[in-house]
Amino acid sequence: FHALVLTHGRRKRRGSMYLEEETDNKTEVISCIFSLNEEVGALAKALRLFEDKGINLTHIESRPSRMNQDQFEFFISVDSTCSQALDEVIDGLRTQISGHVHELSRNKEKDTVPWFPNDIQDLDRFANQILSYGSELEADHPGFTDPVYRARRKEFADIAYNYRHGQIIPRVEYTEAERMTWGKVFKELKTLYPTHACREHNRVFPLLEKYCGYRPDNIPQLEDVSRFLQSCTGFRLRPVAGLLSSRDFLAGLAFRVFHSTQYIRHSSKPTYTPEPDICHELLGHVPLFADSSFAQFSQEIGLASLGAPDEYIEKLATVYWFTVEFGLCKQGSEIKAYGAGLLSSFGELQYCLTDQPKLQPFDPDKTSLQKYPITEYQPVYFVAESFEDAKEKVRRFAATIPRPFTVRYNPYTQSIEVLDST
Ligand code: HBI
Ligand code: FE
Repeated sequence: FHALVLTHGRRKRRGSMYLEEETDNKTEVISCIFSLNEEVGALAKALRLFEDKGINLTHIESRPSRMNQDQFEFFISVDSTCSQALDEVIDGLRTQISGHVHELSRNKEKDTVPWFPNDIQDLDRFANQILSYGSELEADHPGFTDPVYRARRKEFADIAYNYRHGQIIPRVEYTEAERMTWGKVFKELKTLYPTHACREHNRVFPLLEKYCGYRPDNIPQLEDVSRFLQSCTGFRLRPVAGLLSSRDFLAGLAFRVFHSTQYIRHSSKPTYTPEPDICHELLGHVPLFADSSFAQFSQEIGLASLGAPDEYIEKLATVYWFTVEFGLCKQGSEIKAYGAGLLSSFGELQYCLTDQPKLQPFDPDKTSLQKYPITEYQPVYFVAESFEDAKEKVRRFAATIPRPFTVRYNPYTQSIEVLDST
């Protein structure tokens, strides 16, 4: 709730006595403000009510009321375990000191609404809250023992770390070895796209070859690709220094911003990467973000995530996994791949359309609860009827997320409009 107050920049207030309840996951305190007339003993009377109910104040301070010169406001905090007893005290303040207390309002929203970006520039705040810096490799990473690769990863991480919204994404001169790796991945995958990728991917791919330098011997620049996407659907890329939390990553989508890595996988294993790399972003994700229905669908997941409770972020991240990363969709009488994890993996792109995996219809209520492995081919895929249908389903799912407000994106101001529904 406290975060919501901040984002709205106003407080609820009714009458001369008002009360705010502010709960915090970590500190578990409830704070309230009440006002009393300037009269000898008024505070002592009020405090006796707390004493009678055995409530221990953890904080109290006073200030002259700005609304009424004859009144003082008292700000108190109590442990949230006192919540019920506090209800009774508030009753007492109302009935027994009614001469001094005109009205009391109490906010019953007990849950904290997590902070979320309101404006596209707010995404700059994610830059320094990455879960792991892109140059810190795990011991089993193919580049772990390669000092040249690690130094290179730091260069990429620094570009992203220093990037701010609106800047041109710095161009990178990729090395011969890096271009070789890209070339292998590019050529191999391109042979599968005509038969395995969805029609939207196949429609956009030639445009990327024509306008963005998609070639076996050239790694396209994020800036060029970002401009292309902006002209298609308004989606843009933003370099990212490492993994973001699901909450932050999904929030970007609400603004049609996709956080993209810029480094490439280690050359010793061209067909394997334990994390997203530029092959995955440019070959898997980018073509679909140029499609207007898919762009809307992705933004819908992002909007659903804003201010959602943690357990719903988890569910939305799972929906994201089974759609944007590993989604299949119906196309005429056939099933094709549109998930970026599939479109950037030669092995899994073939596997997903065999009869080995189990296929289920995409349904956010069920899909959001499905467990999945991250280091092997998926045993289960979800099949969407179409991006339009998937978008509608996510929208309906979003409406079931407990949030005391609804959101919509204003593309003219590139900001989130919060519609209070309390
Ligand atoms: N962070 N940089 C980055 N790239 C991703 O693809 C990514 C992420 N954080 C979370 C995430 N993907 C997903 O697994 C979901 O949790 C949204
Ligand atoms: Fe991805």
